[in-house]
Parts: sequence; structure tokens; C-alpha cells
Amino acid sequence: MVFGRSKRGGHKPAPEPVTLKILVAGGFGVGKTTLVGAVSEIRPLRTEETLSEAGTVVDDTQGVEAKSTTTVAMDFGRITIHDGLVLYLFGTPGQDRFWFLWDELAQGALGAVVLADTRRLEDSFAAIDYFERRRIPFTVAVNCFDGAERHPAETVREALDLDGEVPLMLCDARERESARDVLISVVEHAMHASAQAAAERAGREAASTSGSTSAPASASAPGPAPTPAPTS
Ligand SMILES: Nc1nc2c(ncn2[C@@H]2O[C@H](COP(=O)(O)OP(=O)(O)OP(=O)(O)O)[C@@H](O)[C@H]2O)c(=O)[nH]1
Ligand SMILES: [Mg+2]
Repeated sequence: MVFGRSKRGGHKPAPEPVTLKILVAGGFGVGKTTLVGAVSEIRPLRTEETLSEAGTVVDDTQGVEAKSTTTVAMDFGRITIHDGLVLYLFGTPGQDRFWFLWDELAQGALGAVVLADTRRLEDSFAAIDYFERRRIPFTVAVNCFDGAERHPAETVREALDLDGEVPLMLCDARERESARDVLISVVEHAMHASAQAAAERAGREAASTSGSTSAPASASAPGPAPTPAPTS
């Protein structure tokens, strides 16, 4: 068996890479813009505005006092994981007043990163809730800020009340390799979740087909869709 590409062939154009959309979400100041900037191979698109005096009433900068700007629309970046896979990254704004943008940004997303800061863990709840409700697979990545107390992953998982299958990892949003590992985890988790959902769907279809051949006609009347089996 021969492996490798022929150098003389040149007839077949290289296959287009698969492109996937990943959201980088989380509370205010957790490092979303930092993460997108750290991994992006293109100059990231940013929509930063200066935090104003007037905003100090609503913007909780506790723990990130050095922060002087905030994302007001989105971050955008791109990373090639390998020849066949390119991720487009969309960073969400972190402040509550920009929630209305999340639905737009989430359209067509394969999965998401929920960045968390252990000093303000409660800020992650809204993002976790958002993705759980929409069944968008996500990985929680604890951004280990300098000076913040370190907690074991299991303690954070319990505090966030995460389902067992949700990956949780520690990261440094400033480090390219660390941020890349988080993104790979999202893709793997999302692929796994989608394969599982497809298998469940196929199982339900098979069950309804075999049921309809033996059940009386009245049993095939339209009704509510069967409840998906719990995924644990
Ligand atoms: N020490 C340390 N600082 C970080 C880290 N990640 C981000 N920062 C800093 O923390 C601040 C917040 O980072 P951003 O990336 O703007 O956070 P964000 O989540 O995009 O913030 P919003 O868009 O305003 O919600 C910036 O001053 C970063 O330099 C980290 O891993 N360690
Ligand atoms: Mg930002």
C-alpha cells in the first residue's frame, strides 16, 4: 500500500478544509478577547471601547482592576488546527447589557468555550445556562489569573454544578498552546455530542419503524416526539 500525495499529480485541487464556528464566552473580564488574540493566526478583529466613569456603576471590575476597555460587539479570529480543520472564533461581549447580541453570535456555532475566573465564578452561570438551554456543547476553561487562588478542577466543577460530560480544564488565556488545547477540547466534545445525538435519533427511528409495523394503525397517529434518553 502506498501512502502520501503524488508530487506530480497536481490534477486534484487540495480539498477545502472543514470550517467550524466556535464561540468564546463567559462573564465580564474573564479573558475572552485575550484568548481569541492569543490563538488567532490573523490579526483579530476587536470591538473594544474604553470603560467610562459612568460605567463603574454597572461594570464590576473587581479582580480585573487594571482593565481599561471592554468588548462592545464581538471578537473575531481564526485558527487552523490542521490542514483539514479551521476554526472561526467569535468572542462574545461580557457585560449583561450586550446579552441581546449573543443569539446572533450563537447562530451556527458548533460549540463554545465558557471562560471562568475562580474569583468571580458566579459570573459564569449565565453563559453555562445559555449553552445548556440551547444544547450547544461547551467546555469550561478556568483562566488561571496571576494571584488568583488555585482550586482543583473537581472543586470548580462542583461549584458550577456541571454535568459529568462537560469538559473542564485549567488554562492561561494568554498562552497560545493553552488556548489551542481548550479549543480542541470543544471540538472533540461537540463531535462526540453530535455522534451521540445521531445514534439516539437512529435508535428512536428504528424503534418507531419496528413499532409501526406491529402496532395497530391508531398507534401511528401523530403525537409528541419521544423524550431523548438522558445522556450521562
Ligand atoms: N494575569 C492574567 N491576566 C489576564 C489573563 N487573561 C486576561 N488577562 C487580563 O485580564 C483583563 C481582561 O481581559 P479581556 O481579554 O479583555 O477580558 P474579556 O473577557 O474579553 O472582557 P470583556 O470583553 O470586557 O468581557 C485584561 O487586562 C487582560 O490583560 C490571564 O490569563 N492572566
Ligand atoms: Mg472582550
